[in-house]
Amino acid sequence: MTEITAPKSSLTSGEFTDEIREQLKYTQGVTPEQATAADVYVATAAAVRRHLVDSWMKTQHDMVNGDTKAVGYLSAEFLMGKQLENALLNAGLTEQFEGAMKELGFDTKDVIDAEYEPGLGNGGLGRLAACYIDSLASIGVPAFGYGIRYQYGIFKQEFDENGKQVETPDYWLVNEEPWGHVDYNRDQRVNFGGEVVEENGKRVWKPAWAVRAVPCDYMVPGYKSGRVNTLRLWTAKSYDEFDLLTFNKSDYLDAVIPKVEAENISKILYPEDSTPQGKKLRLEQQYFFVSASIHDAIRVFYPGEKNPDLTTLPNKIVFQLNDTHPVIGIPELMRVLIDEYGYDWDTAWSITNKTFNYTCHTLLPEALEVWPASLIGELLPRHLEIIKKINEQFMSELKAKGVADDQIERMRIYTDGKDASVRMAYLATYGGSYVNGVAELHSELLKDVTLKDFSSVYPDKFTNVTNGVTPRRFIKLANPRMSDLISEGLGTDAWLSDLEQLKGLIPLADDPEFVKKFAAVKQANKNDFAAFAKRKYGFDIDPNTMFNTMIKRLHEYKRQALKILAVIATYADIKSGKVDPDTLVPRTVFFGAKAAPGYYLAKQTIQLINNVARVINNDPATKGKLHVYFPWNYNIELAQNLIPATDLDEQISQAGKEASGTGNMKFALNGALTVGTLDGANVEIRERVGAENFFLFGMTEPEVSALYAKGYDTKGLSREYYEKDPQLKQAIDMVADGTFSNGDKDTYKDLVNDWLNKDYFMTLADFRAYMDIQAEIEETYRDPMKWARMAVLNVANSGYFSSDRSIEDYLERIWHTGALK
Ligand code: DL6
Repeated sequence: MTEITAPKSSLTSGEFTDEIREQLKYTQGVTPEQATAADVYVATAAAVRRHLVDSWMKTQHDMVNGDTKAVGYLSAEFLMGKQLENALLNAGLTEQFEGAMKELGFDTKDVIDAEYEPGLGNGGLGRLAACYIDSLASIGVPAFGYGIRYQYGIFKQEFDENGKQVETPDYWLVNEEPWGHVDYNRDQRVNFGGEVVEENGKRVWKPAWAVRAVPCDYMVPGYKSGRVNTLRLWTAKSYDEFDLLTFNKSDYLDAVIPKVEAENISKILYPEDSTPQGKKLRLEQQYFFVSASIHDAIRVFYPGEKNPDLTTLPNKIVFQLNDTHPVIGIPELMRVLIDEYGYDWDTAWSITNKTFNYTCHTLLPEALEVWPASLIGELLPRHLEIIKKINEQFMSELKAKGVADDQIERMRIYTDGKDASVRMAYLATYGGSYVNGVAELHSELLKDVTLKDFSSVYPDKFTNVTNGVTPRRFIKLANPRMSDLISEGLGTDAWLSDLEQLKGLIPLADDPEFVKKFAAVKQANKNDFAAFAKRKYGFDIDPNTMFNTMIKRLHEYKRQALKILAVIATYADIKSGKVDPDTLVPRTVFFGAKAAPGYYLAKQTIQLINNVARVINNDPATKGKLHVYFPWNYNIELAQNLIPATDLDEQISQAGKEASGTGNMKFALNGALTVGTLDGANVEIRERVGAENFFLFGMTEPEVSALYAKGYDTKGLSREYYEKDPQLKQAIDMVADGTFSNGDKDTYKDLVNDWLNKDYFMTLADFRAYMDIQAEIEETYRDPMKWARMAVLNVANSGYFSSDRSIEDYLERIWHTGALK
């Protein structure tokens, strides 16, 4: 085996150019003169992969042969973003790439742009998974990311002429995809359906059909660690490419049905929606990737062994369940151990229990998956039996612990009766060793509310790991100017692997020269973003305005509605003459958000934002003072461009609803100030950056609970806020009277009705506080040095929010493993 290869900084640009030329010739079959930017992108990717292969193999060898337990991160989503720049950075080849592009006569930007961004995730949960595999590799922890290689990622968002969201398929594999290696020789068989029969006193599953799971491997290079892990994404293939019998009866279309049905499993990423139940294909997807991954791990860690000693499995790998999506892995491992390897129930349970842990990413009850037992029984009959038995064991255990009968009933994993169902969060909590929330407040609420019954019986299972983001992608790549300034200020770039070193910037917040330079970096980023937005969207943005950004999935609890109502209120004040626009800080408001295709109110909100933008941006009364832009198809690329250019970030969810947020961390780390509620990780960000450097407003979680107790949403109390607050009333009236729908009063009537009669997420109740904090924001912004100083302190004190730190916390609190020796 070769030695670990440190990043090849010794490679010259000339040598790298030759390697790219070679790839162009032997892989692409083109000369450098014939090559397009897309050819050069593919050739460069291939050249980078070659540089990583030795380290990749060495990492796998050390993982299998050493005694360091690996991590298997099971996730239905990995929202990776574009790969080229990141791979170059982590492989230590950035400068060589720049030199090679010069030699070959290509603009680096064009080559980077040629990559199609894979959108294999919905939002925070999938992006977190991508940050975590980057950090695992950078720390040197052996790990697999296991997921699905969807053919279609999250839909592409467009807006029609009425401002409505239109979803189109995102076929990200339209061009050559040079990063993944499809490995047909390491496939797995995944069974479905059929029945369970008794044979020689044993329960035997006789499946009705099977799918071939084929892995596609992506190298995950660590930053300066010399380690390269694997992201293994499964594709579903049919065993029956073609049904010859049917074809011979000359029915061609029917002959390919089995293939089409099997391949449907990895066809499309489900857009997140609020009613996950009843989606058979979704359960098929979950079982498909989890079953393949568990079998794969056994193959990897016990190579060639017919009768492996699987009692050692928990010493070889620990599986992290990224939300409830992979929880079917618990009964699957039980089945594998009992049915395939002959272990008794208790031994199998002990192995399973030690091998799994569960991360919860939500507080919304509807997002905790509950599957109809009938559906599990139809697709996975043996698993349903095992789940019922786990439930029986659980109930007895609770009884033996003296838990009261009514509490035991509430804790059922399997609920009996006509609508029998399986609660995946409960199965995960009981079936694994640890459960964690993703920010301190979230973990507390999980313990005290959502999983209270469980934490009262198993308090030691519960822990917290606050989320984090990778500084490599979200500072170094996204914000090169600021990265250089930080390195200049600290005299080193070591902070990129030890983000707490940013604290060294604290004294520089009182150095006017440094603060000025920092403000200049922000301005240059804003200029760049204006140019990017012109190129990409045709927007004419004034970079000398405050950039005020709200980018995240569109959900009522996140309260994009609050932001747009505030914009409307300001617009109304300008129009009515109540406010002289010259007294306002000129502001450009950006939204970026996708709404789940079936989420009606979220889609209405998108339409409203687009139409508010249309009206305001075309009104001479607000020209140069207030503008709104909604770049469509929010993705990682947009985030990487907009975050470094943002002055003010919106984190305004209803307290107690946002599990953590990771956008909030990216903004703070890029020197944006936050206006936010005490929700999710905002609480910890504010604690660290200092209350004086954070614009806090709104109700706290206990205040929210108290208002629910008064009947806010059930007794229509929101209307009182509307009646009492003329500014709020006017804003809502303008939405209702057709100002933003060419006079049509019906367009937003459901949205308005909801605000006035239900308003579950208390947008109206927090409106006044939100408007009031604007004065403080404006006053601060008018003093550029003060603002920039606060921004420096945000950066300096946000090092804690590196995903490297999150991974260290997982290692210590949950996984009990570490870096490869
Ligand atoms: O933990 C990552 C991310 C959090 O930062 C967000 O606060 C949370 O909304 C998100 N959750 C999801 C979907 N959860 N479910 N089910 O994306 O996770």
